[in-house]
Amino acid sequence: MNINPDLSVPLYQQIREHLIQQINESVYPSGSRLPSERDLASHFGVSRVTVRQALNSLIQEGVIHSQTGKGHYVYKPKLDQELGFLTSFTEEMHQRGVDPSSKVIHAEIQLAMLEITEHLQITLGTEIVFLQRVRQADNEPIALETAYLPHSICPGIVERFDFSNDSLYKVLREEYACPLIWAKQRMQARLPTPVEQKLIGVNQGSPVLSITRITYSHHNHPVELVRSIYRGDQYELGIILR
Ligand code: 16G
Repeated sequence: MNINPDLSVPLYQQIREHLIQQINESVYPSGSRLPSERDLASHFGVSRVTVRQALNSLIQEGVIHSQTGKGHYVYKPKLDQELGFLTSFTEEMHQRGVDPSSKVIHAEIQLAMLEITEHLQITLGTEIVFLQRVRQADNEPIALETAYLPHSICPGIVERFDFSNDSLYKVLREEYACPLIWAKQRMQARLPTPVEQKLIGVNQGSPVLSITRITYSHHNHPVELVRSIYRGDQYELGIILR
């Protein structure tokens, strides 16, 4: 489509339509960066003001978003979790068609502190598995998960498995005969701490979804306490109400 100054359709609208067409045809796939304002202006033979008008209208429609100092990016649909089913991160990502992986920050045995003992119904000083991972989707950090499990239910788990690729729930189910049956979860939005900002690559002002989960096996036996934060810009939660 050529930009035609003689048409009654304003120039910025013509550019807007042209860009939408190219996004639909994946000339600019989701998540990709659009050419700079300057390049678009010279490509279409219009002023940068006109290009900016077209880009602003695409931002308002939620087709693209701008990143200060970096340019304009095609909107990428958020990964969403549908609450109501107990899934693992790995399963959830497979359902979304993305490739899950993790960066293991800690995988070690510790002695339980008071606050953990209450949730896991264990006594002070009991051995627990402390597993902290940055969870990634297609190699992009999505969440930081910090899990505590009684070591007695999964002895040797830290030495035997590599949680940069292994799924914790699969290992528990298949190697320790400990299926996860149900969980209770609390959620709140908050701002990330400086350490969290660094680990999941968000800046100070980007809200994260903070989730605390206690997961139970048979006979309401608590198996894990997990504190997670999910990137608010990448993750969406749906809730099934019946
Ligand atoms: C999910 C769970 C987390 C669990 C993890 C296991 C939430 C909020 N959290 O991320 O509690 O430890 O899955 O994932 O949904 P994995 O089996 O892929 O290691």
